[in-house]
Amino acid sequence: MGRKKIALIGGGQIGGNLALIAAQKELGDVVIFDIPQSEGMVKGKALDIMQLRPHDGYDSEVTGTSDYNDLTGSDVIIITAGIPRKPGMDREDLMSINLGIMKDVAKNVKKYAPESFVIVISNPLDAMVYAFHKVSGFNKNKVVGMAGALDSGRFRAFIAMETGYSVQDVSCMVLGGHGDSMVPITRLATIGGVPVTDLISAKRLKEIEDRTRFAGGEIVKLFGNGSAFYAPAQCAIEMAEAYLKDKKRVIPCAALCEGEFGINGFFIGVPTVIGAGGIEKIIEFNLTDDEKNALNNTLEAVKKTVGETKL
Ligand code: TXD
Repeated sequence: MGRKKIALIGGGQIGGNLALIAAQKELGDVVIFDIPQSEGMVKGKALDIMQLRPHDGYDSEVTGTSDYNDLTGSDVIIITAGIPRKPGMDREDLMSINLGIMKDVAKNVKKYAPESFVIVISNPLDAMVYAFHKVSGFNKNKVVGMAGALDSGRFRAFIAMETGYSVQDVSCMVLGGHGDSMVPITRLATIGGVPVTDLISAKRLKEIEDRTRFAGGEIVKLFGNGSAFYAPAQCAIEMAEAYLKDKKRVIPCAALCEGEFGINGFFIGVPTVIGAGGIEKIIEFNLTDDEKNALNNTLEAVKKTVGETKL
């Protein structure tokens, strides 16, 4: 019964942080995979994290590679592979490049780590997780997209910043696609069990919802080059940990709906239970008419990006 193995496909900004957090939490040994041109970078990051070990005391081994053989036996795979949008490139160009990458990754994950639990992070998220599932043929419980955890976490962070109360006691849920049409379920947000709607004015809540919707863009604008990486990495680790430790965590994730919330055949952000069985369940609950409309609206956006994959 050796250690668990976590493979990261893509060792860029998020990948590097995933490696560090997974090692520090001793979730298992970590392999960072990237393309041959970036092999030096991931080997370097791995070595740097190995040299942090004496100070932190973890025993996880971290290695870098560009050889898919090294994925063999992975328990969890976290995919951030892709390229960011460059000047002069439209969304469709980006989609076709990242789709090509995702198809290649899916074939190799299926070949070398067919038993793994796969967490997709690459953008456009709703289409990339769909493509991974289609090409790999993995069971739906073993494939999930990370977005809802981050979007809900951002909502929690902003509510804590607004009130000054501990973020630990703030509970929020954001459903739907990972884009501007996401659906914060503000009605159910609480601080220590007290509804936020009793604590924050409707006008301020609306502003906080909007900030949540555009939170990724706010960071992209500040960076000028690149997107958020600390929080996205932590969110995916939370999901991986729930799987590895059979925690039955309830986390909003992009999961394949087959009738839940009236949605069929698409990966979209819904409350899921993550345990040793992967995505063990999608938890349905009653939505108001406004929430239903908002979910339909985000579903249309997801269908549009997924349609572009032609899969
Ligand atoms: O909530 C969410 N899902 C997200 C998604 C939140 C933030 C960022 N999100 C997306 O994650 C972002 O739009 C990107 O598509 C991914 C990864 O973001 P990151 O900031 O880590 O991007 P980098 O630093 O560009 O890293 C991508 C790495 C880079 O090292 C490439 O060399 C590598 O991917 N890459 C590949 N790895 C393996 N295999 C192939 N084919 C490949 N092609 C590129």
